[in-house]
Amino acid sequence: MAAGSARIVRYILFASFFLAVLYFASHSSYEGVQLKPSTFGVSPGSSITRPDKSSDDGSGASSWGSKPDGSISNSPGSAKNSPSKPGAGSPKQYQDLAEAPMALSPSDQGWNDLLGTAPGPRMNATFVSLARNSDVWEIARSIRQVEDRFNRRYNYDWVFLNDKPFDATFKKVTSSLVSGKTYYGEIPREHWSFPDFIDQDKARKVREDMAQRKIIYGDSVSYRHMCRFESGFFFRQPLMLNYEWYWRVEPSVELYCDIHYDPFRFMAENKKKYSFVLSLYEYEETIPTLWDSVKKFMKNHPEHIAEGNSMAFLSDDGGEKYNKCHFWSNFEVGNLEWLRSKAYIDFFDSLDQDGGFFYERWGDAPVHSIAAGLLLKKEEIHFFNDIAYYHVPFTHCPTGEKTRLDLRCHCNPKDNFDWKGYSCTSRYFEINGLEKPQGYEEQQE
Ligand SMILES: Nc1nc2c(ncn2[C@@H]2O[C@H](COP(=O)(O)OP(=O)(O)OP(=O)(O)O)[C@@H](O)[C@H]2O)c(=O)[nH]1
Ligand SMILES: *[C@@H]1O[C@H](CO)[C@@H](O)[C@H](O)[C@H]1NC(C)=O
Ligand SMILES: [Mg+2]
Repeated sequence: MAAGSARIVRYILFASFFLAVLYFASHSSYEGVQLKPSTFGVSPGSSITRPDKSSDDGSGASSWGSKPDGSISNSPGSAKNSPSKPGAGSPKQYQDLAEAPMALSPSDQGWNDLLGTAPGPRMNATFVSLARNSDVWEIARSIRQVEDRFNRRYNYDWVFLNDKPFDATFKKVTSSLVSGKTYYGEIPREHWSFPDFIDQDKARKVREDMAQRKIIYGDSVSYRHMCRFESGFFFRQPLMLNYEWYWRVEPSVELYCDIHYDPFRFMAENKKKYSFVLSLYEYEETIPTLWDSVKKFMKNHPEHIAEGNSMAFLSDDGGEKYNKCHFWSNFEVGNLEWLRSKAYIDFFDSLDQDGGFFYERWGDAPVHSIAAGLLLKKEEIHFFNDIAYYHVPFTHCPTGEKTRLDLRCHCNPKDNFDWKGYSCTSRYFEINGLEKPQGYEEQQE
């Protein structure tokens, strides 16, 4: 009798455990389905074409072929796909939930069925990060955020560039985090050294002087190589020649909102060439003669100056003086063909010859920004309000509560830099005749 009732109790326990498992399985798969519609619930602008929902077969087929293989390949959906890659394939729906496998380890069926691959075409695009081996954990943090908020559903490639060879740890860690293919390039010496027309003594004295005046990175040689490389060479590295679009990502940046559409596709379909999320004034001490050099370029190359450009963003007096406004280049989504154009290369070469990357400390942000401001039509520069971003010490948190809630943002709106006194974003809105988003007045200090 006692043995019999113990069996019944055991039976009841097993049955309720089984029911609980069923409940959780169906509950979580229900949520998986629920997430899908909101995926395209937010339109970035009136003119964007929404991705074609009917093609959501989870194959995530890229509209263009595979890359010539550089190094580590982990293309999603390939047979050799690393088992720990999320984002490959749509969640499978099991008719009979009791048959849904419980994937507990990477080799189990269903391990990869987290959330679906976004439908729609892929652009010829890549993420790009310049980094040192010692930046591995800081860049890992950035990659993880970009993947969680965007790329796990798009699986774009990621190119890493370094003036030294990347080590095994750097490659292992970064390739495990990126859902697309990863490529590692070593920068040739000519792109990371003093050009022969630079007077080394003069450059050294400048660094000593800037060190005394405590100008940030003023005494650094490598920082200057970095700025010159980002200004004139990253887009012509062999690995970058494989792409038309890039998105620059630096170590230790944060993304605070979901990105519900493909920014590369937005750029392509709306004929944008350059974009930003934060803008501000440059330190005068780092660029005392930059504008003189720009004026010289404008005089020598009037053919490159675009009609309907953004001169009014850069200068308050029609081009006589630079107001130091620039887009912050640690975030950029841009067109590589533009950077590889004769106009941009002539611009870079002209500035480079004047030596200010070494005799001063010209940053790639004012260099890119002035180029975008003068060589592009103003409609070709885009402000991504809905990409929430942080790079120490500034935050772009979208203006407008509805946007922030729709995009599941976790930034504090008070931290938004856009409408504060040291930002140039108001000026960008004004010269483009754009209406500032609702609620901007409350964020002015
Ligand atoms: N390979 C390599 N990358 C570098 C070097 N210096 C800087 N970088 C990279 O260049 C980018 C810009 O450098 P940062 O040190 O972030 O410069 P910053 O953004 O002006 O300043 P903070 O982020 O505030 O320190 C980052 O992606 C760095 O990883 C270098 O000497 N070698
Ligand atoms: C991508 O763009 C690069 C640079 O323009 C080009 O060489 C390459 O053929 C393009 N790839 C595809 C598949 O369109
Ligand atoms: Mg940085």
